[in-house]
Amino acid sequence: MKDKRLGVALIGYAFMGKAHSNAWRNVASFFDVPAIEQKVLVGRDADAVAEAAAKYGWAESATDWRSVIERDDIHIVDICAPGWMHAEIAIAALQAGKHVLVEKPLANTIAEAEAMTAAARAARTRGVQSMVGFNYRRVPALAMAKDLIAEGRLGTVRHVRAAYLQDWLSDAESPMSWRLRKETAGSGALGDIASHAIDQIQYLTGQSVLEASGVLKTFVEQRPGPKGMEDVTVDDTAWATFWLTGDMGASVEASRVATGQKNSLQIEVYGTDGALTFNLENLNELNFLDATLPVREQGFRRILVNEPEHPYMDAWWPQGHVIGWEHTFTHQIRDFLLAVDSGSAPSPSFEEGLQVQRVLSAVEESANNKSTLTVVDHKS
Ligand code: SOE
Repeated sequence: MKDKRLGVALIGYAFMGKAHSNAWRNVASFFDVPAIEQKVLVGRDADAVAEAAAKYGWAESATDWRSVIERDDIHIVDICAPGWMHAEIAIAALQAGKHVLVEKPLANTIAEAEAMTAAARAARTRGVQSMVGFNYRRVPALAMAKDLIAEGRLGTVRHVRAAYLQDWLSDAESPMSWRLRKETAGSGALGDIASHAIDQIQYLTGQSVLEASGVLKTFVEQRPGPKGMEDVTVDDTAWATFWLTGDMGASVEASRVATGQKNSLQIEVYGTDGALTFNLENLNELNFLDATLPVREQGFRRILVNEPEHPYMDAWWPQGHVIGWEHTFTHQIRDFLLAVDSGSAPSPSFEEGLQVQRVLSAVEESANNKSTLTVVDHKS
């Protein structure tokens, strides 16, 4: 690995900022990656960000992201700020020559995502890399599922079902936050969690959504804010069906009001020669059915994806020692750093993030127009 240490700035210190900080802190303890320095954590509240920086291993804290991205000792900018800030920060950072990792979804609107993608393309010609953080690509069981599908173990995939179910908004008294306002979050369950499911469908199968239809629903239309009740302007639940390249169909359900479901990303893939099922709540397991076996021997086999032979697992503990949700962020940063080091474009790229954004927008348009099908625009 090269001598120069890569200086990292992380923008945002709440839930995602904490998850990314943990990954920056431990990635080099487990993986052979270029040396990094956790230089500066950026947030709006000076005291709170200083406290978070000290706790999460950052050398300094700051409140002005603009001056941070201009610093010569910063080489990587990791954006965990709310969606409405992604475009401005990412474009400025790329133009300043910094490699950029940005949380999903890429942006709140297609226009923002297109501008970010154009900036990423221009930066790539100067050796500056960018990636969007669909971290579930780095769940070992899902990386393995992708390998099995690519190896043809499922034959031709015909049908994918995905559901991302949470219940943190089941309670009508749960307070307002930036995640519940269209101007800050873009959309609700759709952008926040259906985006993961849509990315997985396309990533696992290698196919792209062509057509979409959707239904969105806000069950709780007002929630308590600091100054009284406020309107919720995003969806609580999204349903969508898709037609994809490869003559494949898929469905997604995403809900923040699915009482009893905590953080359940469920994926089922059905092919001519086999099937796979996965649930994030048991993320070390992948269920595989081999339909090429005699019928009397078929049945879903539970594979514990904990062996050194499995993706990412040789870096962690001896066989059978399970890993968790936070490890996906460490894997994401490992892959990002290796791409930066080798000068190759990391995936998911901003182009892939833009494609997911187009699908989200098609679902929203279909839901708003109560039209059954909207063709997803694949231009650019
Ligand atoms: C909140 O709904 C959230 O943290 C998402 O923003 C994440 O992307 C998902 O991984 C878990 O749920």
